[in-house]
Amino acid sequence: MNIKSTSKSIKYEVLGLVMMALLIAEPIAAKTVKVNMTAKEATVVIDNKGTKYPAWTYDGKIPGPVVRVTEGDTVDFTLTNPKENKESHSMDFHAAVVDVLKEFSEVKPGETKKFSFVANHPGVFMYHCGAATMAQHIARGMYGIIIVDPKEGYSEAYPKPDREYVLIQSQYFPNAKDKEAMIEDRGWAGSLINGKIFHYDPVHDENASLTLQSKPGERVRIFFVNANINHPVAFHPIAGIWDKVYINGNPKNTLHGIQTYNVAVATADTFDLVSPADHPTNNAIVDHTMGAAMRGAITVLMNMPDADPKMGKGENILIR
Ligand SMILES: [Cu+2]
Repeated sequence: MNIKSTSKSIKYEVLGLVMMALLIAEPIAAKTVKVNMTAKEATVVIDNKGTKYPAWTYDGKIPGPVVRVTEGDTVDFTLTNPKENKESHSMDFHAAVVDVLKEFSEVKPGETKKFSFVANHPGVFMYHCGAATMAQHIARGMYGIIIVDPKEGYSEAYPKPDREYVLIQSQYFPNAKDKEAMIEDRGWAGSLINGKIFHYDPVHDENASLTLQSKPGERVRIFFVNANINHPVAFHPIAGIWDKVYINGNPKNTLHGIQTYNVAVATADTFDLVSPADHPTNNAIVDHTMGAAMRGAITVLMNMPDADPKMGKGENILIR
């Protein structure tokens, strides 16, 4: 090989490296995500033994559907309030910077409303109905989560998890009509986790059939929303330590080695838990506020070799 051809091949190599670097650095193109929800005043089951409750919901379920976008995306949202409903409803995305009197205004039965916003902040956010009386609309089930994945993707600070789970806690008021009681914090009988008392806790509820699952040593990421009316949540993984807590789910706000993290009302945070890799273990993920734990806010996470390979992945992050 002569000098000329060597320098030519080096040039091509350099060009190739530059092109590769450009491809890697290319940010994910922002997209428009259409989200449609229907307000449904529907009967739902709020525990593992089948107790029915006259709920108000998005799409017939408590919580409403998981919305997931990437930082920079535009969310094109449509809320339909069917004419069969008795109440006005609305949508308040905590991930949106808009006008409370415009985008978040009430939609009467028989009407449909559309609005858009750009999800400019990465993290996890509550959404909820803000129609009057707001406490009642949230207590009766109109809330959910919007996850805004960071546009940078995963990094050393925000490692790719092996499993992801959504947990949303709320207060259960059996008297669905007594909105004063909801505001004044009287008569709440249960803590709902993803819409059910002791949803994933066969230890405290013989009717419970579900648990969260992972394999030993996996990084389990929990997107947690406090949808309570009046109570903060002392979020703690019994027999574990939060490896990382991302305040508001934003990787720029990372804490390390946290035992219990206080989650304010109407906020959301992201929690990473890593179990011992060399043997099976269990965690009980609780609201360590005992009055809430014993009313239903306990979730069992089983870290075992034969964990269901589909749980905590793809669409299976909010287990119903
Ligand atoms: Cu509502």
